Amino acid sequence: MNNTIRENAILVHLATNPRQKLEAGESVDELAGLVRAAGARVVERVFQVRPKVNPKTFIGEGKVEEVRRLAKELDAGLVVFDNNLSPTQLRSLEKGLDARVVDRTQLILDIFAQRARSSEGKLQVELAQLNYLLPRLVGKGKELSRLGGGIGTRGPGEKKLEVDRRCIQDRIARIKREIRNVQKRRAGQRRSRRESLIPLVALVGYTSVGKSTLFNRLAHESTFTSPQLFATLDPVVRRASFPDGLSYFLSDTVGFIKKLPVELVTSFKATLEEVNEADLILHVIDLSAPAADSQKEAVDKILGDIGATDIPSLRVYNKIDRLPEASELLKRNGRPGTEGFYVSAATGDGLPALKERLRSLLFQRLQLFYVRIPRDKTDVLETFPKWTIVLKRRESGDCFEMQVMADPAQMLPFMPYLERGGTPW
Ligand SMILES: Nc1nc2c(ncn2[C@@H]2O[C@H](COP(=O)(O)OP(=O)(O)OP(=O)(O)O)[C@@H](O)[C@H]2O)c(=O)[nH]1
Ligand SMILES: [Mg+2]
Repeated sequence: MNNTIRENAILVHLATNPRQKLEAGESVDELAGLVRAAGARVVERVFQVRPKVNPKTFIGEGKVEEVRRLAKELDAGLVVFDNNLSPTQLRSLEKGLDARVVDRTQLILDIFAQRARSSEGKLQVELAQLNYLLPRLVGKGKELSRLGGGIGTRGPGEKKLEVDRRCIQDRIARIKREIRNVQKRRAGQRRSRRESLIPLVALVGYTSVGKSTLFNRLAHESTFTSPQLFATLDPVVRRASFPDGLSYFLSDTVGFIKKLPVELVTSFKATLEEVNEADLILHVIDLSAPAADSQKEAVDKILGDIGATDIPSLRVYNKIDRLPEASELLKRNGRPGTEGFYVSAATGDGLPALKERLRSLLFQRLQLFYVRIPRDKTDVLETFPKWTIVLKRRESGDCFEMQVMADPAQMLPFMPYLERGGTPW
């Protein structure tokens, strides 16, 4: 994408309330990030305050003319609206502006389409795109029949659209079936993970806050990170471990965003199933972002929407290396009364404190046991809880020996074989 010539784009934001100037600025900043992520260059931003949306052209007609002239002057073939446009508005604007017009939904769908990697991710995005297209196709049909009006024009146009529409509906049905199959497979995987007693931690947060960077640090992995928005789309789950051998699953998820298109909410929620299954949520916040507070609220709201509010969560304030008070913030980690952890996923500062907390939160229920089971007690071996976490094992003489972390209640039936205070090896 870096080698190709970038298309010039003009951004347009319409505010119906003059007092929302600050929000408008933030929203357009974010839109600019999205446009860049999609591969275009932002050459101008246009704002209009208008108490009412123009049903036909969305912005005022005078403004349409202004943007058209600007587009010509700046050689911009693309005009991106920060708001969502109706099918009619989209068409009148394309005509009036003499440029390609894209709204926020289309733009996000486009980025998601570029980024989806897994088969499920791709299916979900295609489904969202088709669902977006369908009503627009219908609208176009009406328009065509009205435009053509005469004999000969209406027929073929409508017929072709009818075929397109049916094709799309068939494809939608097929995709939905495929998605159901993929989900069944994933549910199976999740079940076995749950049985394993190994806890799952989900990284969530607004887009570009540094989730993948933190994921790589904690899981010693290298998933794709990028300054662009929505670098991660498909959830990735990896095993991460502490020096003593205790381990947990860590999942990196898609970034959240305000005003997420409805077309994407469903597919987005599906990719967030991991979050709902988590034992602990790490809510990553970019403390250096001017909009950190409202981003945090947006994430809290989405967590509420997907029903994840009951899951224990820990806030992780990231990118403190960009703040002058970084060393002060670091000192707060772990202090009573400090909510959350201050870290820099980039430099690694603050991570030891965070890891220590993770370990105690995840494994507080578990205790260390030394187990000695004679070889001839095969029945005991067979019934020994498979969901204990085995740290070490060895054969010594006629015994199997293990060091395990386990829930004391589950170990009761095995009392005769436990040496709680035994010598470590
Ligand atoms: N200065 C600084 N930059 C960071 C830090 N953590 C991440 N970044 C940068 O922030 C950008 C986004 O990081 P990612 O880890 O891709 O963010 P993400 O939350 O996974 O983003 P999406 O997957 O797009 O939602 C990258 O350019 C990172 O290098 C940090 O602690 N300090
Ligand atoms: Mg990411």
